[in-house]
Amino acid sequence: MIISSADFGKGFQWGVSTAAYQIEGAYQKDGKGPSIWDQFTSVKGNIQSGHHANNACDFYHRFEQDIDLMRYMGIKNFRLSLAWTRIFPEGRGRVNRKGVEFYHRLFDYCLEMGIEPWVTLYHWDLPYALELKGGWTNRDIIYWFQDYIAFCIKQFGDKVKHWMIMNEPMVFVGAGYFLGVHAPGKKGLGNFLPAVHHATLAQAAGAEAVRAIASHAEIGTTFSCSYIEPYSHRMKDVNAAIKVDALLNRLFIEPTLGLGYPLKELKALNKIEKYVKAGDESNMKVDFDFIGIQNYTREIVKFAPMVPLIRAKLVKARNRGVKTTLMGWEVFPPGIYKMLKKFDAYSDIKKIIVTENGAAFNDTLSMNKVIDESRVNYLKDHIAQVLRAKKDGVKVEGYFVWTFLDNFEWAEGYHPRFGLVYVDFQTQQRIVKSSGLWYKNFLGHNGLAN
Ligand code: GCO
Repeated sequence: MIISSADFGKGFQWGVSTAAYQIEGAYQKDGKGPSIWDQFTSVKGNIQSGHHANNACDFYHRFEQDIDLMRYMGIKNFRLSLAWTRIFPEGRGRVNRKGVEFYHRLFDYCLEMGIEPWVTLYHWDLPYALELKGGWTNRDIIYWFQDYIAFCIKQFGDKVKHWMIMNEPMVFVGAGYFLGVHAPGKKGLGNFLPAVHHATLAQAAGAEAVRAIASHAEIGTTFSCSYIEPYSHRMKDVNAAIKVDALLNRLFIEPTLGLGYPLKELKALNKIEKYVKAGDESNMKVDFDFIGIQNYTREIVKFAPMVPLIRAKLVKARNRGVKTTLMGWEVFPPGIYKMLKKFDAYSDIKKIIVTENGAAFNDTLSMNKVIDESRVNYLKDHIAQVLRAKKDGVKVEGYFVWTFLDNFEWAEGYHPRFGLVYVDFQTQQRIVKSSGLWYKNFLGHNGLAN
């Protein structure tokens, strides 16, 4: 089936997604303070091949050329994040004017080029100064976060209409405060549970701050999600899948809808109650204008008696003989359809935007070209499933490719390339891949005329 962007209708928002730490570089430029990722990447053994994002794609100095390229590709919506420590080097208190000016220049240039900025307020780069006070495990973060957000909205609220409070709380809390594989490298339930609860409260407090200052703003937040299926029809596997689904797909969305944490399915998290104070339940609820979902794959779950707390494990795609990306994630396009249906079934979600979907493959540069047919097929097949959901009546109103440029992929460093545009990290040369040309063609006039 050949589909075009026009099949989605005029109002559908097409774009690309990025994150500050993954592209900006200039990690100490113009008064920027250190974030937990600057710190984490400086410790040997934390990141594959010792990579870091001190320079990354040097977007800080090259944003004009990159936005020109976006315009050339017909991309109308650009999701990016603010680096908290460019604005407040110590996380709170002293403002760094040069950092603020950078984002003003960036937004001005986007608007001049007819590109709408969609801004994530928190894409994981917590100020290191705040981590020294406990980071997400310290309840005071609710107020630090709210103050940071209020400042940003007062500064940029006239230029930015679409705000996302957080990027994937489950991932930064799970990988950063339970598994210790992402910054700040903390482990265990004693860190995880308070971080879950404070992130949930901060997300709501942040949304409230945006609403109070910019009543016209469109406010959302973004959640990671994977379609979960049991390994077999045995009850043990089915129950294991229910638990993993609650953990990966429901833990953060449900409290924002007023449904509380899914503790019935996640008894292991019962101790979270220790961190819950009177009145918190209602303060977790948020009236979001849209929910961003970020989907890449499907997970198959098996009962595993030896795994503490959850007694379940993911069966690696590589052991299942299915097609995978370079991240080892199964390529399973119907998964995005299933997740759109699942989120749409919550009665209080007004609108869904796919704020990330994409894939890393083994891209190679040959004669100044990158022929990435696997990525073209991945995008085509997933976009077709988004259209299928839309035709079923799902309230999905936008789709953003992860990502524009090859960039720093967290613990995996620069090895997985997710971009529509290839980056030579030695010279900072950009080369639009076949997938980028395909997206340009797919957007066609719809891209700029929307
Ligand atoms: C995330 C982030 C992105 C990643 C992307 C690919 O979802 O982890 O939003 O920063 O780079 O998802 O893993």
